Amino acid sequence: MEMTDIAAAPRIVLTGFEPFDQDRINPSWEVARALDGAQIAGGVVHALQLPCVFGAAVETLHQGLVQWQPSLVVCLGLAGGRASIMPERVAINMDDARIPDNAGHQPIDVPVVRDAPAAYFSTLPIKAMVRQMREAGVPAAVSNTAGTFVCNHVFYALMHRLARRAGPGVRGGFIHVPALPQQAAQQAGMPSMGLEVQVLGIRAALHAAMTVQHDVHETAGQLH
Ligand code: PCA
Repeated sequence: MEMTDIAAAPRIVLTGFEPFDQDRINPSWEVARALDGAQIAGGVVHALQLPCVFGAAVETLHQGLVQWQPSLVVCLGLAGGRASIMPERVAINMDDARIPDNAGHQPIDVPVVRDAPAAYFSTLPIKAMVRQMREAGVPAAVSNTAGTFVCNHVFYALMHRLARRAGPGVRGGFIHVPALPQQAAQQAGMPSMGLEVQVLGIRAALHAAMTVQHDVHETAGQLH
């Protein structure tokens, strides 16, 4: 068996958020933690937890990128109410918080980065990721909005950084995951997905991001 030289292997930074909005768990971190150290398509996953705080989340992410110098950066977040794992297509330059973050801040209608572009597209192969997740038996669809809370904030800051500083080889983007069954059990009617299925899906998505150079062109949206 051929052994991967771990030290020389490309690094994948996979972030998840701490719990927020009075929740005790955040599936995005549980998934990232479960995949920490995993080898996927020759890359090694480094999990990093981000605070659910405007500004501080970006600082923590930037420290991780400096430390690990990854070739792939995928940030995860919870989107309660969604039934599928959803790679996000676009990050917008807008903070507009519906609720305060974990530090009590609630920015309204302010840019993530002043005098910067209105939006960035993900540089992940989002449709190939959806295809490979579906082939693995995991509900998945492309999303066209990451919202305007801390998830979009981190996503925008990541894409702004990659567009300006990193070499053209570094790919990055954001994926929203559904609530866990134990979270949905508190709110009648909320869709959910078990942790093992989420981990299977994100593993497939990372595999696609590591192996697919040019995205496929096919419909990959929600059924409704
Ligand atoms: N979801 C929130 C922030 C942290 C998280 O996991 C969001 O969608 O913005």
